[in-house]
Amino acid sequence: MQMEKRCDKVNWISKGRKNGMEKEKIIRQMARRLLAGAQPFPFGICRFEQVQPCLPCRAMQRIPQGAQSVLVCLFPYYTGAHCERNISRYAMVTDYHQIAGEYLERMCRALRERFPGYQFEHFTDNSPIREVTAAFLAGLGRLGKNGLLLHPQYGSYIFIGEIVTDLDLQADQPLVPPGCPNCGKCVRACPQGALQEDGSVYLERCRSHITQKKGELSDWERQQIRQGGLVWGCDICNDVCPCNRQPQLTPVPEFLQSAVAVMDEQNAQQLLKTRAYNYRGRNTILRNIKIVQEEKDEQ
Ligand code: B12
Ligand code: SF4
Ligand code: SF4
Repeated sequence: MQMEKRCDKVNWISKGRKNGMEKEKIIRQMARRLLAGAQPFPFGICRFEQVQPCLPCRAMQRIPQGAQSVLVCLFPYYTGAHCERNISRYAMVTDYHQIAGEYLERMCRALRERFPGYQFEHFTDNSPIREVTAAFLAGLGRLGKNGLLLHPQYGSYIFIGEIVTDLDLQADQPLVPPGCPNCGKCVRACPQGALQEDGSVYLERCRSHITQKKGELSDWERQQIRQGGLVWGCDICNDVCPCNRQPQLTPVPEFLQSAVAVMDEQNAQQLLKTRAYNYRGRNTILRNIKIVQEEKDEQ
């Protein structure tokens, strides 16, 4: 088996050289075709060793042995202003784990066929890869003080997914300068000072984290959800950023077609079936809907 694998690799290398095609060029062509909707999604390459150490998580066991390179892909999710909304923007659309997973799985299948003997595994969010750093290193955007990747056209309204492979690929160049304009608006706007100067997040103070907590919440935590007015997530450090002033609409058709901005007890059950927050279960969502409703009733 090992011998067969080696032969496949040798065959591919000699075939590739004969055709005068660089493997990076082939991969870029495939990505433009397969990682695309209304237009190709932004993608780039970084080296696996550049994103060490990995985040400790269960998916770590799927990282290919001898991993060399990471093909990082962005899935923009901005679907319009939606002034009336009680769901954070990233959760208004069909579960990105599923949608990004489908595109990346198609790409992995095609890559395995084109480069037999090499391994290709995809991840998104539940990933040992530090995705913001990987996307930055792959030349896809700048590092925001809000801890998020800022793409020149889509702003921070993007999901990040990646394919890790033992194929040895040349990395792209990160953007220069690496950082955002550093206006400090995100840090000042963060309601309870969760966002630190270095882009890290003090978890227990972050409203996004609080909406995801299961079970009974403290009075202070309930107050955070009530004041935030969102039944899932928090968009403040995204929305105040000048780099998000005129974000381009998502080219991902599945996101554009599925956006629902308001959730209540009536549509919650239906929405839960297809949304990223489904993993937390019905009770957590219904609890949050009640808390936000209490605030409205008081007004
Ligand atoms: C745990 C987690 C959370 C936690 C903790 C967040 C945190 N920042 O610690 C909670 C639940 C709070 C959360 C909230 C959100 N999250 Co989240 N989260 C993650 C997850 C799973 C791991 C993040 C992590 O622990 N990284 C470890 C840190 C140390 O590394 P890093 O991610 O590479 O990023 C750091 C470096 O870039 C560093 N840095 C390095 N060099 C430099 C240089 C400069 C100048 C600066 C300023 C920073 C900097 O700053 C970053 C932050 O520490 C990632 C997915 C993943 N696997 O990466 C998603 C992820 C980061 N989340 C994402 C999203 C969309 C969100 C929310 C916007 C959702 C919402 N609307 O509620 C918020 C935003 C909150 C925020 N400002 O971070 C996206 C971000 C996309 C983007 N544009 O960058 C990711 C990548 C998921 C995905 N696949 O798309 N998240
Ligand atoms: S998501 Fe909200 S609470 Fe969390 S860091 Fe950003 S602004 Fe602060
Ligand atoms: S709000 Fe200002 S400081 Fe924060 S990420 Fe955007 S540009 Fe950087």
